[in-house]
Amino acid sequence: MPDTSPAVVNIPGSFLQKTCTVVVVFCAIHLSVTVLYYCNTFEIFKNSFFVRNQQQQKHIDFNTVSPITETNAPFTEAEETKPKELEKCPETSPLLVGPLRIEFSQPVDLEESKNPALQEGGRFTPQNCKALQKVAVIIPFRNREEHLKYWLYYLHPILQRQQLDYGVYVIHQKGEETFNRAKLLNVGYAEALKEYDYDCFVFSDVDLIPMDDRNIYKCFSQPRHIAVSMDKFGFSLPYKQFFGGISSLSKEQFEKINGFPNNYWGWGGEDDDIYNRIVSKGMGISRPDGTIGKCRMIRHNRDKKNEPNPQRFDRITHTMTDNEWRWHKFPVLQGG
Ligand code: UDH
Ligand code: NGS
Repeated sequence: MPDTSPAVVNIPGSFLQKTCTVVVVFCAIHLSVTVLYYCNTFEIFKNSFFVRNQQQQKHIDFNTVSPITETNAPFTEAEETKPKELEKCPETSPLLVGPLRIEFSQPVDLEESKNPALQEGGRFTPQNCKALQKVAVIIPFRNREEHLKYWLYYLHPILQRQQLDYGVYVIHQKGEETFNRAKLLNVGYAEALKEYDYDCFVFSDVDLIPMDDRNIYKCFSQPRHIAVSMDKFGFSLPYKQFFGGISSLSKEQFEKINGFPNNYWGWGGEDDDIYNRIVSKGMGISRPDGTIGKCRMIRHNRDKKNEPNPQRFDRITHTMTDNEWRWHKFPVLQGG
């Protein structure tokens, strides 16, 4: 008779062992789930989950503003503090909003309209991208504090939405002498360059505010006329050659025309002279369209010591033959 007893004894033993293992594993899983649930309910892990999510978010932000790296290694603290090369800002800023409501009926309070992104000295640089141009905005100025407040109130947010690396220079003419707008603009050009390596210069009257932030305060391949559609001219150009109010020239364009004339004392003609210089150097005028180029002017009376210059017509005819302009290299701060 064959001895089959060991097999008969072993079969139930193995089955019992497997069943026990399954039960133990099941209990372990159950216990783990219970413990996790308990901990979560009492917020024991909540903080560490939050920290982990934050780190992930930080990682994403980091990558959006820095070049793609080839390694997937986690960032060490030392790597994170290294200055990162920002990507260029886009050709068209995504922050622009288009038409703006501009009014001068209520006084503006610059204390209230805080501008935390603005740096000392009227400077601003975008934080998340590298600006395409370094722009100095130059304002000729005397005795127009109320206008300047409106200008600062409206323009800083606009220029920041335009993602420009900019600085504002208010060039004040001291004393009681007859006003000289173009000479002040020359001074602004020279002073701004002492401070920073600007490549573009916007020259703006203090009483003009753009009505659309798509009218970008930057430089173009040709000198730019910015104030093309002013309310006081029924939102149109007063004449084809008009180059007054607000304009921009790159450093290269400004040097090519040897700066602005220094010898226009009093109102009128200096902007026509600048136009003549530009055209005689083979350049043209670039302009935004009449809708984007709309501007409002703060109404005012004629200033004392800025009466129409009786010599202006004569001066304009001499633009082309003016020795100072033709033969001397860039005498912006001399003569006049
Ligand atoms: N500016 C001053 N102070 C002055 C004169 C001129 O800051 O005393 C500056 C200011 O930036 C101004 C710019 O130079 O915006 C141009 O001068 P303007 O405003 O006098 O020139 P505009 O052609 O006006 O705008 C001329 C006087 C019009 C009088 C109309 C009266 N109804
Ligand atoms: C022209 C002036 C410009 C001046 C423009 C607009 O006549 O300087 O009017 O003036 N040219 C001469 O006088 C030669 S405005 O109406 O804005 O005051 O910019």
